[in-house]
Amino acid sequence: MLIKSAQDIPSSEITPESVYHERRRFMTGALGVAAGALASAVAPGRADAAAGDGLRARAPAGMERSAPAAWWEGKFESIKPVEVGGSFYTDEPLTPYRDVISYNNFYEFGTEKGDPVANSGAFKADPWSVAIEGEVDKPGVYTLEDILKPHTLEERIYRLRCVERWSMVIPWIGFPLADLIKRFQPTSKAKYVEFLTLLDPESMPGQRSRFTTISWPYREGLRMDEAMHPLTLLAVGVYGDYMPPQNGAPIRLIVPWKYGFKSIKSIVKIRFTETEPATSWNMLAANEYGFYANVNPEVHHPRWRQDMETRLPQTLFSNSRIPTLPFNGYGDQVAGLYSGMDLSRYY
Ligand SMILES: Nc1nc2c(c(=O)[nH]1)N[C@H]1C(S)=C(S)[C@@H](COP(=O)(O)O)O[C@H]1N2
Ligand SMILES: [Mo]
Repeated sequence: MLIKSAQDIPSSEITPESVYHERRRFMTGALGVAAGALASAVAPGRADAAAGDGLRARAPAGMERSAPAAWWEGKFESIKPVEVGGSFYTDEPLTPYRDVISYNNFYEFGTEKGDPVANSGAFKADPWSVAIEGEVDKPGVYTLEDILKPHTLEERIYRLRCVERWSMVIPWIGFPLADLIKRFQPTSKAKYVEFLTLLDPESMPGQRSRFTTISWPYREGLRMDEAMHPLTLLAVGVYGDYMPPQNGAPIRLIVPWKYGFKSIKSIVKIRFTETEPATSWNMLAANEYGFYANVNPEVHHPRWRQDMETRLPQTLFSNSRIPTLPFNGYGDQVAGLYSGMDLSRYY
């Protein structure tokens, strides 16, 4: 099948996102219909996917994988489409696929936005395992296949807001972190969940850089009630296809009401703890990055005001500067988690 690069596709061939949303309203329970609508309409960056070809996004030329990832094979047929108008949906225009997979923060591969896609060629997401540790009844090291087996994958369309003041709208594929946590049965002492990224300087050049500021591996954490919240997702795919290395293959966290740095990529360890875990950006600059990191237009980072953001991609014609909303627009769903807390102190 011919795969065109994004630049080769005349704009007349790219279905506008409004049409995408219109089509989704006609989705029935039949997955084939949903998949067809997605395949034909979602992603500027791949105009070749025929109806019935499944949810798979097509990477622009030069970015395609050489062989499918074994852990992903057969998954996309059963992905549950997002409910239009539901809590896991927004009708804001999607950020085009090529921007989602080529403008990244993933310091393990370098600090520039283009570094992760350029420098992740040696990274292997297959085979993969995740260690479950700490205050939990069923600790162990589980293969990714075992981690995924009992879960139904679903699509969610979330805003992603980086503390650097840019944001995107991204269709992720994943399953609720809460469902995984319930399987491994945390003890009554488990008050927090800690996450660690892979440590592998061989395949992650940022980890062998002399100029690195982060002490590897990258680590993040959530309070247990945040981890159990229905919005909190473990994602294994994006735009109907498997997660590319630069976006955190094979499995990453998505916490849409928090700044992007909480959404840790390429997770190899999940540990249940009694006390608040140390987190990478907080270790580096505690006055700039807190443990909570809820998106908050009233609490400013020392170098970046947080009341506005730039919705990517920025074009000559788009008015892409928009106000930032409390909890990134998810306040109705999550503000209750923080009632009584001074969020300028617990930033
Ligand atoms: N392991 C790891 N996870 C990470 C990062 C990182 O450097 N390393 N960057 C974070 C930041 S700052 C953001 S904004 C998001 C970006 O996710 P995306 O590249 O998929 O858009 O990933 C987060 N997860
Ligand atoms: Mo970020």
